[in-house]
Amino acid sequence: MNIKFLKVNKLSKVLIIFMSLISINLLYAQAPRVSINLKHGAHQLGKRTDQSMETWRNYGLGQFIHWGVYAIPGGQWNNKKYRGAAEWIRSWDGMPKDAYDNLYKQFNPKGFNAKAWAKQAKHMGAKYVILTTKHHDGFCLWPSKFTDYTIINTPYKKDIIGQLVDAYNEQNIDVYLYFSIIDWNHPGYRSVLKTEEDRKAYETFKVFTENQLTELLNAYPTTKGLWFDGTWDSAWKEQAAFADSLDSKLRKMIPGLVIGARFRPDEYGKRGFDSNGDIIGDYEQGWERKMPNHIDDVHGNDWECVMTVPENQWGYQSNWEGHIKTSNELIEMIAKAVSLDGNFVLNFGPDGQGVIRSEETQLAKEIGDWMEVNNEAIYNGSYLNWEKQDWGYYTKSRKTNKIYMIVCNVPVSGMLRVKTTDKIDVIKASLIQEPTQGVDVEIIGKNEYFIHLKSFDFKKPFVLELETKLIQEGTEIH
Ligand code: FHN
Repeated sequence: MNIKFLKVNKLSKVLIIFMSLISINLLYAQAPRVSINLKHGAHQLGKRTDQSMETWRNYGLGQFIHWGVYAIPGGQWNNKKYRGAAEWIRSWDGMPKDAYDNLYKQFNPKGFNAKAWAKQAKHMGAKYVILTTKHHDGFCLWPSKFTDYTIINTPYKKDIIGQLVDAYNEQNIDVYLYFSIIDWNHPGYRSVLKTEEDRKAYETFKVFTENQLTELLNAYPTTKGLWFDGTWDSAWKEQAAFADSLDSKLRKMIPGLVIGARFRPDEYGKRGFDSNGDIIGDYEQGWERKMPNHIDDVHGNDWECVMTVPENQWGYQSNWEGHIKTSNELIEMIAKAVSLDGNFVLNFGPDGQGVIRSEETQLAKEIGDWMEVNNEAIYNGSYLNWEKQDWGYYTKSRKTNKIYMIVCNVPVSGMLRVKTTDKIDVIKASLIQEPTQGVDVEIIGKNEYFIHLKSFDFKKPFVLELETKLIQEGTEIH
């Protein structure tokens, strides 16, 4: 045999093995992250893991309050209805700006009772509240010393935010402050910076914005986070450096402060997600009046859904029209949000007297009655990677690892299909609202079961807790 040939042959074999090892490695190695260098993009990749964010993640249910002078007209002016969202009525030609800008002189909400609001939220099961301190109109519900357009110059005179913070904290509900960057009242505010003069004016507005935000955190140091809005203007989108340094300043004032992805733009004017597609902030805020359908839709980020009761009305609209959500629909939305690793926040728009309308009070009660029984499936709840079924949503407790089925649609057969992942066996199911009522579990195949309901008489979503065990080697059903 030709020794030379043998050597070459051996060498080529080694080379082939070497090359295939490299290509296997390339196949499984994560593609290197192609990114542009951003100074003001995301400062952290992946979820925050600290205690404050963990608390946020486990809330499950929150309350949003939209309240301001827009509650006085309640979406109507001179017997005409503004078709947009009631809190935007100032932007409507049907209402003179001057009339709107003088509404604060009548703001005297005699029916306002911070403790009653907080109690109602507590019963509903809210773990956090987001309060509008200032909406786009610029009116401040706290006595800001940087503008005269505040609660202190109304006949009411008292600090509303202060009362609400105390009342909600007393109920152990965490407070988040909503703050609109858009401010139709400040002389330096611009939506677009066209001229040098605009830029100069906007500098005064930036100082004002920073002053107000630091003022808020100093005045209400139990604040857990800031909820920004009205950051879509091109003027604001040019402020990457300013917003970034303000963001750090605010975070230093309250360690653990939670700020979602609506605040600061990157240097290319991208908001929410930076130019590399990474989230700029602690959680995604794009789920406004809509929800994801699949875990892939949330891209591994923390997220929250904010929802109105009617269609698009946040502030008080005296004449609700169109579809008004029922408590069953809202409970289903809470379940869905938690099952996809998010929080659900329900909006309330109190009227000009500070009274929460009866429809909202009723919903809060019905949701609360349900939460009283079933909250273990919501608080600390997280995504479970079992095949989605049409009857509703799975949640898994981050604290206890317990698995829940939140059933919103009962099939006519009365049988609920469950398909676990490999090696997990369902051994028992019990109804949270009536744990003594047995629910039969039938094995129908490998990792597949039918839960047989004894009663079909469910008027509300209900929750089953599943007991599972790891399948021992050799005992699998095939
Ligand atoms: O324009 C506002 C609207 O009035 C309301 O405050 C909602 C709440 O998420 N945010 C804005 C629209 O995105």
